[in-house]
Amino acid sequence: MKIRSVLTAASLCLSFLLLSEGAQAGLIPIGNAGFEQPAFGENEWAYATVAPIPSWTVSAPGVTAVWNPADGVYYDMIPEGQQVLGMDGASTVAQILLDTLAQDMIYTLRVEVGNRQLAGEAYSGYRIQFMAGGALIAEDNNSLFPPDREWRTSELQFITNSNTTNLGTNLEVRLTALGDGVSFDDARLEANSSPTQVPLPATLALFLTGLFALFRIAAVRNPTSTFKHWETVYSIPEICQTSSRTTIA
Ligand SMILES: [Ca+2]
Ligand SMILES: [Ca+2]
Repeated sequence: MKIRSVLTAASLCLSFLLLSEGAQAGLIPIGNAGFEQPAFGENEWAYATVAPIPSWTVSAPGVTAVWNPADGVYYDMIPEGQQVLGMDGASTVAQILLDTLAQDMIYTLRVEVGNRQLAGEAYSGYRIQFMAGGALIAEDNNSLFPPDREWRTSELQFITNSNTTNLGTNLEVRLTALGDGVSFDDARLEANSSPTQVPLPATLALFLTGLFALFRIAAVRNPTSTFKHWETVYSIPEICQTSSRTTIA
């Protein structure tokens, strides 16, 4: 009976660990995230006044274009597909997503930022914003400076909890060029559940389970031993659970 109770407790412990590790994870869809639409031929482009950009609203369509750069001329490489978003002046593209801001999640937004090489053109800088319900949640305000012809990955991370404002409102991504020479590509948003319990490493859990079983056997054989006292003070669920929650919301 004693052994059975130990096994039952160990099973509960391992079940707890498995539940803790069963976190949700996934990409949140962003429409036309790589600016492959509308599709252009090599070295072709059009301002959004002529060719609207699917899925995105544009604040200054007269200086904002989807562009298929001539290979190797303006950039050393293209981050995703064949096309990028190019800005010839200050402009913002924005997209409100179908997904809403959820509690206890870690959101990670990554966007490629490019410095186009064009004779006589300065690189003006950028701003990338993660919004919910029209309110700013997190932003990268021009923290990176890609060298000529190169790209850098902007990364924003935001952790929600029960106190986060605008839970349940629609997410939004905004990409802003502060002026000439700025390009964007390959926006992707990831959401992972924020663990409220940090699981012990599996090897440590097995070690503790085995150790506890030994104590139980020793206690059965010698009821007056200190093991018996230890057993009454601690239980397997107790030694398995550690609690940690990190929030910046
Ligand atoms: Ca692309
Ligand atoms: Ca090309």
